[in-house]
Amino acid sequence: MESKIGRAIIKSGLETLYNYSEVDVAIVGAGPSGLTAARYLAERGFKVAVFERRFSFGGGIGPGGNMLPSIVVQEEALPILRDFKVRYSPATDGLYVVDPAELIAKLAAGAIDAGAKILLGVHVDDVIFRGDPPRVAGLLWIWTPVQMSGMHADPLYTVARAVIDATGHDAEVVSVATRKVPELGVQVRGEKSAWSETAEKLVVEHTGRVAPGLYAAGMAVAAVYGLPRMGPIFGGMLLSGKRVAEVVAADLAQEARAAYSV
Ligand code: 48H
Repeated sequence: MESKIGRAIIKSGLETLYNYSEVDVAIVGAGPSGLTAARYLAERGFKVAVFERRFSFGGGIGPGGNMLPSIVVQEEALPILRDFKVRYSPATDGLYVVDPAELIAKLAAGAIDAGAKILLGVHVDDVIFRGDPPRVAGLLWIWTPVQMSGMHADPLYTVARAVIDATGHDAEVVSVATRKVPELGVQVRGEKSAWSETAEKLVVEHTGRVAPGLYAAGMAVAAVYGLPRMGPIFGGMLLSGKRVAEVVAADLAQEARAAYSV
């Protein structure tokens, strides 16, 4: 029995990693923006993998607003909640409340059911780049416990046509790309103090391509462009995830058309 259990895990686990060593879109971070993007890209037929360093998903949804079990979302994001079948109830002035556990579960289920693969316990620590001028062409990842141990092990690759930084406040992927490939011409400015309404609007407006092959969604957008933070309201994260999916889908379709035209 034991050898069968072990072999089942090794065979299927390694097949999964082999299969996802090359994808259309690699999303880093399984928070609200990353999971939303994963669903809308996967349902368009793209091969999508989400790399999450924790052994759970949801990012900042669980702790929500100072750990109270309620998430606030504004009216504009309700169509996304309906897509994911997340229930909501009115609070005040166009604001609605959602149960954080339900939001986490249904965003993840929506992404998985659409065909996205979520890989847990995976820390992304670098990008692959190509060309002059450079373009981001994938990422490097290592198991989180190995990374946390401080013992050096070389990471493995995942090649991707597009990489989305959905890592939250620190914009970790854009930050490492900026530092190590300055020719990308990107600067991470760091987020500003709170101004909720403006932040929610700007984060969606600035969502999209940061450099060739590299995109930002969610709080990573605020970090890259020096936008204000919004505090514990999550509609902008969902809208940003949907927006980045639209931008990436349009760019990949355009690149595919260009590759076939002679
Ligand atoms: C693998 C990584 C890595 C890495 C991080 O923080 P998140 O919830 O991100 P968003 O942008 O989808 O949502 C932000 C929201 O939760 C929030 O914090 C808000 C609205 N704040 C407003 C305010 O004013 O404070 O999720 C990011 C995820 C997490 O699960 C991380 O563990 C993961 O990304 N992650 N995964 N490799 N290098 N870095």
